Amino acid sequence: MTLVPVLAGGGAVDDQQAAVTVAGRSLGLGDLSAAAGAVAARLTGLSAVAVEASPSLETVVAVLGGLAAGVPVVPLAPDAGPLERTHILRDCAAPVLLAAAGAAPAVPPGTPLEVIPVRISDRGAWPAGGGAGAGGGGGGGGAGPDGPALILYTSGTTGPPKGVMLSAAAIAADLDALAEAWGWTPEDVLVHGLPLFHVHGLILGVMGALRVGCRLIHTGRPTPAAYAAGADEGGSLFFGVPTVWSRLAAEPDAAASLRGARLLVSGSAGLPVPVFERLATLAGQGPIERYGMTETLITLSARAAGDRRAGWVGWPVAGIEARLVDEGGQPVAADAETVGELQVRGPTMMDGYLGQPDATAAVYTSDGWLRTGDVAGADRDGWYRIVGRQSTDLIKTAGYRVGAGEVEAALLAHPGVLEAAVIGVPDDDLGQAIVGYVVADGVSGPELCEFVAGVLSVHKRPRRVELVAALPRNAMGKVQKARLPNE
Ligand code: MCA
Ligand code: AMP
Repeated sequence: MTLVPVLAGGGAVDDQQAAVTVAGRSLGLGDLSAAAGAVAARLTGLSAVAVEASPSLETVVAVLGGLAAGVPVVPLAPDAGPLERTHILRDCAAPVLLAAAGAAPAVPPGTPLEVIPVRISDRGAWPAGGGAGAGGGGGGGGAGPDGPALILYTSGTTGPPKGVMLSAAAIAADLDALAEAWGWTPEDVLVHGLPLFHVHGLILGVMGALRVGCRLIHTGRPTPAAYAAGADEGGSLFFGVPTVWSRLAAEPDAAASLRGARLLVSGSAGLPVPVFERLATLAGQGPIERYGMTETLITLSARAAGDRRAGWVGWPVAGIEARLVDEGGQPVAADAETVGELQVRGPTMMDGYLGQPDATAAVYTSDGWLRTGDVAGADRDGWYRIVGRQSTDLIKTAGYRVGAGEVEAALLAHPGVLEAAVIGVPDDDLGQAIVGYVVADGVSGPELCEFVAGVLSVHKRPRRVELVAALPRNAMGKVQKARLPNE
């Protein structure tokens, strides 16, 4: 992948072998490069390019094309509804959307956006159709070697999602640190089926495989049966979010198929200890855990060669420093008991939130550490464990980060809703399930769940919306979420 400097590694996969398989279709490195080059030729000079990030080979080609052209790539969840889609496309001002030929992505009315289909034929993959070069200006993050390589949209506690700008240097530093931590080599065959619009599935799961130079089998969806099939095809390294591992642990035959794997890795949310233990029994090993955020990439990890400790996420990867501080900013003791806010710094940090210098400044301390908002403890060996978040308004559901404020705004956009409060409640399968409480007239809870799925993405849909006479409020009128039923 010399075409894309951040992915230029030496690999065992030669040009002719199936380097990348997605949902049953494969391309060798040579075809992948040629296809990415053809896409790149259509993008040169753009300020940003959006990619309809379905789980497909076309998405891989489109992302690589953007990277090869030096144009910041903005992956979109393919099920993103109009509210989310319009916000992201306006915010990044990408003049072009790449999508698999035949996908017919929704383009918000009034958005000056050229849709360029990406088609894969027997002779490789090419942007379909001729047409004039991709025109349009746009005020995105800035093309070229100094601009971000990727802009990933992620939710905050309030307001619409923010675009996290990630440089090629940050991505390269993180992938190299993870390769070292996990003993990840060209001999591995990586298997996963995670979404291609977030760090886990796209950066680790696709760019990681290409940078290391190992074969990738993306299963389309991360089901237990698909992971078992990946193992049958020689999978050695498996990635999953806890929901994926928990569903695999519930299917003993599928879990047993992974007995020959070298390493299972869990992340994006805390892995429940019982799931770790069940997999240790069924698959012969529990997953190692690693921790990160979109803004920092992966900063802490257990090591492939080290202990496997259920409930602990390991220690800083190469180049990263971590610390725990109390509310006054003072260091807390590494005694396995005391907890504090986890702060990190190093070469994998984001370049900031697109167009939001104030929000960017707010996540850093005055001495330059990034405040993760996660509450953690550490023991004397330097291992960390994540115990929760400072804000209840960031929900982690099936590994997706969802801001309560974004879902509340979507609920309030329904004409029947007068007031709304959204929380995450503990859930065995999802970690947290999104639940909404509303004061509403003439609309049912299930109708409101569907409404949110229609305007945002499916994974932001509340599992349940309950109608209440009033929301609990304090004397100042502020909603007291702690008084809502947490079940
Ligand atoms: C969902 N469904 C619903 C509702 N919600 N139906 C009715 N009411 C609802 N409220 C539907 C879905 O559309 C789906 O339908 C079916 O129910 C099952 O949904 P679900 O249980 O959500 O399962 P799933 O669709 O199979 O998805 C589970 C999943 C997925 C595969 C684990 O959530 C996933 O891919 N999560 C990964 C997220 C991730 O990659 N995060 C990384 C962020 P149908 O079957 O018809 O479609 S990056 C990050 O966190 C950092 C950097 C890090 O550390 O990695
Ligand atoms: P995102 O921005 O989607 O990348 O979500 C980042 C958040 O996921 C972090 O701030 C943590 O709250 C959570 N997270 C990621 N990995 C882990 C882990 N191994 N254990 C617990 N929480 C995690």
